[in-house]
Amino acid sequence: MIVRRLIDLNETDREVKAPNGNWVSRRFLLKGDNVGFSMHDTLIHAGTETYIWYKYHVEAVYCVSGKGEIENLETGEIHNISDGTIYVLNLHERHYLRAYETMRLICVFNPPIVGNEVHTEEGYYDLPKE
Ligand code: 9YT
Repeated sequence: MIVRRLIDLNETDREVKAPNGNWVSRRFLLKGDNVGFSMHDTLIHAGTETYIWYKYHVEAVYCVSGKGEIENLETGEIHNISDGTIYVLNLHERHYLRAYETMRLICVFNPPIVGNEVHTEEGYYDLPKE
């Protein structure tokens, strides 16, 4: 059994800040934990817009606080996000994520994030080189 608390992740290598300052991701579970997915508690800072395209990963995102929107660039649709909303990038959709208020998002990735990935300029994480 794995038991972790958010407070234990602060200022460790499991707390990762976006290079552009738009978000901070606290990684509860990573590939090395061997559970088949990674799970992050992510804050998207108020007033930011982030372009994302996870071409190698499926991500499920559950909002537990804050307000924002996601623009699906494959379809042009815009969906409001608030406490109780889940969106799932099951088709690897390119999108903009905008936060009107700081959003707290619980994010699950398959395959799991290793932990040392950096969002490329194209907005995705590379797969680990095995
Ligand atoms: C919602 C989203 O994908 N935000 C970017 C950060 C990512 N969730 C992460 O690495 O935790």
